Amino acid sequence: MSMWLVLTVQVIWPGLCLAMQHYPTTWGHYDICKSQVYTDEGLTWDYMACQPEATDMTKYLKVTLDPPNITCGDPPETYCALENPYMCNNECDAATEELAHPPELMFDFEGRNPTTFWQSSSWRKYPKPLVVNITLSWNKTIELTDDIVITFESGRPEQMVLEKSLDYGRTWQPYQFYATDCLDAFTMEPKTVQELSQFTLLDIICTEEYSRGYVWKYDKTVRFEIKDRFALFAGPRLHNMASLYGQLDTTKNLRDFFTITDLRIRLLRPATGATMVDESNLSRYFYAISDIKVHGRCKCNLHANSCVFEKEKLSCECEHNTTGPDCGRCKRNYQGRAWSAGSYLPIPKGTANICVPNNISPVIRQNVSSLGVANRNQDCNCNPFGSESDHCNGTGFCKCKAGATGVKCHECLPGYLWDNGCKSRVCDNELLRCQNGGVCVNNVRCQCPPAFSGLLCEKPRCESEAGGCDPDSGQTPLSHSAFLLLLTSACVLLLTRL
Ligand SMILES: [Ca+2]
Repeated sequence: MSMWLVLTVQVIWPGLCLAMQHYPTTWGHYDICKSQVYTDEGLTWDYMACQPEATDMTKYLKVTLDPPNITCGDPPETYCALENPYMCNNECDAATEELAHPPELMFDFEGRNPTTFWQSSSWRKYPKPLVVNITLSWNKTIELTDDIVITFESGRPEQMVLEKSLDYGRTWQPYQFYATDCLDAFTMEPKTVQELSQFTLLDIICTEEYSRGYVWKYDKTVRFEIKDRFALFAGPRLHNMASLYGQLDTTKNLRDFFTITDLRIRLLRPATGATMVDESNLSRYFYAISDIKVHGRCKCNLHANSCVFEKEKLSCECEHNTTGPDCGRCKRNYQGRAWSAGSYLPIPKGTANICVPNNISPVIRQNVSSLGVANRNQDCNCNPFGSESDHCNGTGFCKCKAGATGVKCHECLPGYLWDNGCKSRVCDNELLRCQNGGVCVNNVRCQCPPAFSGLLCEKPRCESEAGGCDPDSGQTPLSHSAFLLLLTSACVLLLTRL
């Protein structure tokens, strides 16, 4: 038996080594991303989607204003407090650092007192609208993961639109309209995010939630509610993210909704705090923003774990032989099965569609031809156990059975074990642990202590009720009274020795 095994290994080994030359040894590790985490059960693997961590994205943006000279202070001017039109001693002077309010102050570290803020020049040209576009560009596709929060130092605008672009600013779509009176400003019925449902999540609404109360100091923020929208799928405390990810996986529109390359804040009418604009005191009216929060992550199509900022540019560190700013295509000389993004879901669905070298099939084909075996069906050498058939498809790929992976379906996804094909693992020392002291044997069975049975030794052999032994156990039931007798004898024995 052992001789046969040695012989078999000797026969297989050269072939295996030859095969390994074609594939990176870490092939299997590319299929998914995982990290070790501590839980109540000890050290386990946590499988996750292949994506960079979410972070503060304002560190990586470029801001542009339109009109470009709309920032206050050139020439210097004084402006009045909105809540007190007779207090007009605030100065803005672009040439003096302490009195300047450049756009960068919307993204600096906040927490200082007084706050730092960008400010526009005042509404001197009234009744011509005071319109300012603030464009935030990443030059990279990013996915939003938290609410966009804009904190105003002035009153919040009476009319404003938040817009997004997915094509680096060529086209724009509204994200949300904001007004003190939605019907008047945009002929839209006012709505709140709470009125949205799973079916209307992609609706663009006008909200009056963030335009009132210009003097109340806590009413300074304007929000675009990402988390409330996530909650429509993931539950109020976002406890069921799998449900959200499931939706994101299957619904491109939903994915795209949270994806942007640019944001544009269109300030259309400043806070006036009154029904009539006071034409004699237009220095009261301006925009000022102290902080903008944008939280998100690089979009890498689930083919990268990290995203780097180099030479003023974000780019995904693509894995799976993919390339491009968003890992959106295969590297040169590689090809994927019909290209698709990876998956947010955990295994087995969370398997990214890896790209494989183009030249594998031709190399093998030449060898086969030189041997005079021109059977096209065998060109791909699909593993007969791991693949659905030994024929490969039109693009030279094998169709793998559940659990199998690799170009020839010759390897197993995590959670599967090679045994004439990929069989679901019974046990391992990571996620599938034998219970009640059972020992995992070769990942295919748990060797259970006498009192337990079941695939993972999870079942007590004898239940407490009379005659309740597991009929499969084939063991004589150990009755309650017999057990007591045994225990008593043990105690007697122990006492005698003492
Ligand atoms: Ca600031």
